[in-house]
Amino acid sequence: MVAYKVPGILAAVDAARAAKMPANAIIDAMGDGMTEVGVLFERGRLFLPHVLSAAAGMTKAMEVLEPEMKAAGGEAQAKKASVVMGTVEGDVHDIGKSICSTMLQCAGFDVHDLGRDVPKQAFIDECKNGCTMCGMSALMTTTMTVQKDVIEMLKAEGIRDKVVVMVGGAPVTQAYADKIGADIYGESASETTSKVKDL
Ligand code: B12
Repeated sequence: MVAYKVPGILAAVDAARAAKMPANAIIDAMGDGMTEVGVLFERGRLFLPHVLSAAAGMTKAMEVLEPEMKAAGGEAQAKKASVVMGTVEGDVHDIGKSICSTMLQCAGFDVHDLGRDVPKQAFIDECKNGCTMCGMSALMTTTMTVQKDVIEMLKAEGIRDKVVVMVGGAPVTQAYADKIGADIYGESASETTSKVKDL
């Protein structure tokens, strides 16, 4: 990931698969790599085109790994709760959110992934249409406030107590999740999945 070239990322994924590394472990490792890319970017050692290239490599690798994860995890199980997932309005960072969605799907949840830059009302509409869990990702200090707005909208609609709200993304913390009244904070996709399963 830190070498940021798409063919190199795909070759590394192929090598890991050939060595029988499970798809979820490969995805976790790529997530760690992407976080390291972020650190190098912040230190001025990598620049935006490098970050974009690493992100493109990860997206392409996910296309290869997703079917494998689904085949290994979800198929035989009955569907669990319906979960709406999305990156909030004004924010296009969707890598971490997509990893969470994939892992939840593989754990048997019926995931409605609305993508990125999702209007606030779209989360509410999904909750009114049967989703009992609402996951919002925000990667910027300027967009994490939208998570709070959506919680307030759920209250205004009178459905807050019927929906489990989970929040995540790099700037989000457990303290922030508590402050805005979210039910679950997930630091990583695997932590999120195990908390959701417990609930
Ligand atoms: C990759 C990246 C991009 C890519 C995004 C590609 C994509 N398709 O996602 C591109 C190049 C497009 C991009 C654009 C921008 N970016 Co950017 N980007 C990053 C970077 C380097 C890595 C993010 C990432 O993918 N991490 C890896 C994933 C696996 O981790 P994660 O997202 O945290 O997800 C994990 C957990 O948080 C959790 N999780 C995530 N979501 C959810 C949701 C729920 C419900 C739960 C429970 C858990 C959970 O589980 C995930 C998996 O384990 C970060 C740096 C950083 N430190 O985060 C900057 C960063 C987020 N970007 C930043 C900025 C400023 C921008 C731009 C505004 C740049 C610009 N000037 O144009 C634009 C944003 C435009 C917009 N409106 O959104 C800043 C934000 C600063 C701030 N204000 O807070 C950062 C912090 C970099 C920096 N230090 O300046 N970026």
